[in-house]
Amino acid sequence: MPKQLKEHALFIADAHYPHHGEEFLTLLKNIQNSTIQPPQLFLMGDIFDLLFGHNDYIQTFSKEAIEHIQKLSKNIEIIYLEGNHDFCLKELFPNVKVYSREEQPIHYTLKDQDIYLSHGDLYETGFGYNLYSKVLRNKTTLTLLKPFQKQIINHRMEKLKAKKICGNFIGYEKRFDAIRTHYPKDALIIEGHFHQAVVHKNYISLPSLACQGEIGVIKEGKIVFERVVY
Ligand SMILES: [Mn+2]
Repeated sequence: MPKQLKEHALFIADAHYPHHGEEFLTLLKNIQNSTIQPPQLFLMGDIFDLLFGHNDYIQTFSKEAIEHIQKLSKNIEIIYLEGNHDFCLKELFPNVKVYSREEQPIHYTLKDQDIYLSHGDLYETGFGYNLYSKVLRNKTTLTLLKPFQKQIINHRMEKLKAKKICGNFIGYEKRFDAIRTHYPKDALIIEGHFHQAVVHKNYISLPSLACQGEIGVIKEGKIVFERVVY
């Protein structure tokens, strides 16, 4: 039996925290103080600009946000689909339902509609990317890198901070159509990763919190994009 998406569920994608603004932290604080009360919180990947498990140093960049998620996950249902910037998170968030790339897509229903959720880098990425993902998102690799962690992570964070991540994806139709071939025709596919905030046939490319400042919300049985204003 697929799981049910609930009314007022929130979908946060591609916040790329702690770079690109404070909206994500604000949102977590507003859930913490019950200004908003989502019955389900979907973190759709690339929530953090860089975060992975088996490493304490990387956590220091996003400590407050991490602690909020840990605390919130004891009271509300949080589903975290790992992205290409945030992975190996199961031990860090023991009360969150964390899905690695291999465990995606996850199947939900909304009324009678089948819904498939994934971060968005699952299909149509090529062999090189698949290999790179497997090697990088691996406990052994992360442990081997530990002696060099400060230099590597500092360097990486500086690069990421300056990176331009928002822009129109020219020709997205072709890519989204290719992804659509991996799913049943009558299902709805919801993904982040592309930062587009567009609906193409049955494919929903979620807004990036970092780029559009919007999140997805289930309202009257449909997913809508809303600006985060409090
Ligand atoms: Mn991504």
